[in-house]
Amino acid sequence: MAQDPRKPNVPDGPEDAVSRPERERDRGVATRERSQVKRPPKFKVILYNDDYTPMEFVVSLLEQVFKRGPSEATQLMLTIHRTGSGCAGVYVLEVAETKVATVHRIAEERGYPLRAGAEPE
Ligand code: TYC
Repeated sequence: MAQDPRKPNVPDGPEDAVSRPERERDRGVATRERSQVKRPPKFKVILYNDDYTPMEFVVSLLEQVFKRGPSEATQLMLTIHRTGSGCAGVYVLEVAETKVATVHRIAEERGYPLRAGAEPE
């Protein structure tokens, strides 16, 4: 039978005493074992300062959406207020995008112009 070019050239019959992952490690063949431990890329969710969103609203948003404690949320809000922006949390892309959408939805519901964005870590 012809060798499938997509598969590593490793015998897998019952005559093989060693498990497949161990054999493939020895031969330097990429295995699922390796790809499973690779971390997915992460994204920072950035909150931006503005002149209208109340400080207490930003603090409660940092507590509810980003699971920050009360004093941490207050410190972070003040950092954003003073510097113009700050990182509310770091997540995989899908979660980061959902957090950004949640910030915009909650702020818009209250009529505040608060903006957020996701950027690679
Ligand atoms: N600058 C706002 C104020 O003085 C407070 C604020 C902080 C707004 C952080 C947005 O991301 C923000 N009311």
